[in-house]
Amino acid sequence: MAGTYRFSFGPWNVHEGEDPFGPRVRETIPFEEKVKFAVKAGFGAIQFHDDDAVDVTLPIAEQNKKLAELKKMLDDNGLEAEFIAPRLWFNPHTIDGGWTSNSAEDRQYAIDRCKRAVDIAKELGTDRLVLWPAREGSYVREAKDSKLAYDRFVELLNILLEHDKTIRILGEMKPNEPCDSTLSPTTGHFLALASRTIDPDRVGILIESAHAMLANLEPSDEMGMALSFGKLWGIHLNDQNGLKFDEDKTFGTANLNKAFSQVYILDKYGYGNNGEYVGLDIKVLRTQKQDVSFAHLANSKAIFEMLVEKVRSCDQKYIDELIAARDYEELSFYILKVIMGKA
Ligand code: GLO
Ligand code: MG
Repeated sequence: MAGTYRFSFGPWNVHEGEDPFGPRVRETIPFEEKVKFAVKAGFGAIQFHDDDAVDVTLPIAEQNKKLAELKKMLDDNGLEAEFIAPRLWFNPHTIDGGWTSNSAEDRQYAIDRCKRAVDIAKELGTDRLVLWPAREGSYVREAKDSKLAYDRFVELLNILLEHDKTIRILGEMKPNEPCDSTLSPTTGHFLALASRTIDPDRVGILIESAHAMLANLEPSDEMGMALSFGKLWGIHLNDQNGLKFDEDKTFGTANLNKAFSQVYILDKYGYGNNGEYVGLDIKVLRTQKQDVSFAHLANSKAIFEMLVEKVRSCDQKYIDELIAARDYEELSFYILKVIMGKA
């Protein structure tokens, strides 16, 4: 069954270009401009961190008023909020991690912030909470008890599942950066944790292409695993040139064949037919000038759409014959010919 594709991106995908080695190189683009681009370029949703949606330091009543205004603005533009993700890695309370921090007070801060992120999601009309365990790890193994940290991970999931009976939690796993080795580095780890929760049916997966590649895994196989569990509820498409820092490159620009494989499995299993979004998580190249700081999103969407066409143009009967004959050499040649428009 072919997929139905609606696209999303996060406001942080259009940024000012600072990196650990240099300052910002572009002006801040207001959120309203990002919304205008989303509409013009045919996106269906915006992804939000909690503090992208609202100033989380305001009193709750004031936050809710602002969230209602934001929801109206999205509605007026025909956009949805795809998910809320608590941005736990910026606050002084989370220097040593959030729910796995060694400090009870800091763990409580993280738990409260995650609970509030669930409420923000509901205010914006989405039942998806994305958890990226950025600092849930350590640089010094003896500094954090990994057995206890995994127990605390399950505890957090249970607290959130208990907090709201309709929220769905999407784990976005990444093996490293900012930690040298993050706890629960892969989809498989997170699914194992999900199975220990009070409601595994509400715990699912968001797969980011670059995160899989950083774990030296094949993104399309990671998607296949999540699909097999009926838990592929979100994706972050992007690309990655080998095992280095998380590059978040434009989809398909480093590994076109891997990008094709991702689209192939998504389309084969009707991704998107249950309302899942094709989410992008892509950084603007630092070298881009101000007036072309949206191109990476428009280009990634276009590349995805071109690959859908390529996937659907495949002679599936011929592919099945090659599989039956176990002629995978010819299969690989055929796929490359399809990609190059020579099949
Ligand atoms: C970083 C992650 C990050 C998340 C975002 C939503 O490597 O990919 O961008 O996707 O914070 O959870
Ligand atoms: Mg991501």
